[in-house]
Amino acid sequence: MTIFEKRKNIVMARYEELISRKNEAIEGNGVYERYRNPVVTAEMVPPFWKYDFNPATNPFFMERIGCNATLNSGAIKWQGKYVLMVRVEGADRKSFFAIAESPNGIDNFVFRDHPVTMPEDVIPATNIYDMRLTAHEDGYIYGLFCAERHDDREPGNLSAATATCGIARTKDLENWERLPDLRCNSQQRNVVLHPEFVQGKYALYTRPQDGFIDTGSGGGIGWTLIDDITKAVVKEEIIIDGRHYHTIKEVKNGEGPAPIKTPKGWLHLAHGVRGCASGLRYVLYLYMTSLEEPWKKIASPGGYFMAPVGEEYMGDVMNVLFSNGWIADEDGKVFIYYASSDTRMHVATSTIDRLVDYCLNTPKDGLTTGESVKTLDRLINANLNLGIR
Ligand code: M1P
Repeated sequence: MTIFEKRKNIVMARYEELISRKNEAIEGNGVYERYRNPVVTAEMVPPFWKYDFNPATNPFFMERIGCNATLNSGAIKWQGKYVLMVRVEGADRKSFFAIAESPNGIDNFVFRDHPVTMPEDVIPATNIYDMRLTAHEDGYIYGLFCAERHDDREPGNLSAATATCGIARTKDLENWERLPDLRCNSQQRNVVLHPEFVQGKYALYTRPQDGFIDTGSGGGIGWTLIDDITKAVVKEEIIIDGRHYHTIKEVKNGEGPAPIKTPKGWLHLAHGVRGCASGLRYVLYLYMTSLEEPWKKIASPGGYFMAPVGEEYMGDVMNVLFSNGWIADEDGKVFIYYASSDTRMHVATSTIDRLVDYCLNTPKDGLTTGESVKTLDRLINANLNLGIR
């Protein structure tokens, strides 16, 4: 057997093993279940995206185009399948979007043959990533994502960049119409389209930031109404979920996927960031807003909902959980897709009832140690009164 044949067989066998292996839930804390295996990894990108399969031009069956990571994925249920709009990052550091689909949402994710060809705005972006998918009541599926360009106002600084919100829409998840990027006075990442019209307008969750990385003095999850999504401009922006000293969102936060409508309010998933000696720590948290006034917070459980565990700590950017995709099935089951350490995709499952119960019954962050101990004592006393110890 030639080197080509031998290596091709090994590569194909590994790929087949990964896309066909079964996943299993791990008993958790009652709020959600994690799963044993990641759902999409760089190893699950099709070998025909990486290798030249012609023995005449690739006799050693060497990888020609490397894939570094599969991370922050938008999600949607489409034609009975669980669809992830995966951020695939090549070895060249460029991210692009590619769809991977699964019949059950927890395993057997397989990429479509081609990545997404996203039309450019007037000034092409250097990098695009972190798409939030929203099935809007206007009949389109919108994809909002970060479009990154070099900041030419600082020609001598190769790391100076700008983040704007790219906007595209589709009716079939294949053909995308690119709309102009969101116009705004600040930089923007983590912009998400609300699924319904509010006061007859499109509504966006935003994250105003002074710089490319730092949110600066402001930050927080913002809210704005947009007159025309085909020429979107932020006019007025309010902060609906701010940052706070010594909490999980002291440094910054950002909306995750589009919120899910529940009988008790809009259910939101977001990420919060704090600093520590090893860098920034990204965790996931939940909150709820009013059905009638989605910009008004009605529940804000204290602390994080999910934080990295085990191998999730490890990767390109350590100590990070990030989510921009979830799917709520008609029976109330919720599939939460999250990336760990900017490297791989995972799933956790729960139900709308459990997530709403979590939001409405988890104590708020009292913001001081004294309040945290009082909150703990209330639970202990209630249990002691039941004779539990
Ligand atoms: O590296 C962690 C995350 O950092 C950024 O998120 P945010 O703007 O909230 O800080 C993004 O680059 C995101 O893609 C990345 O996962």
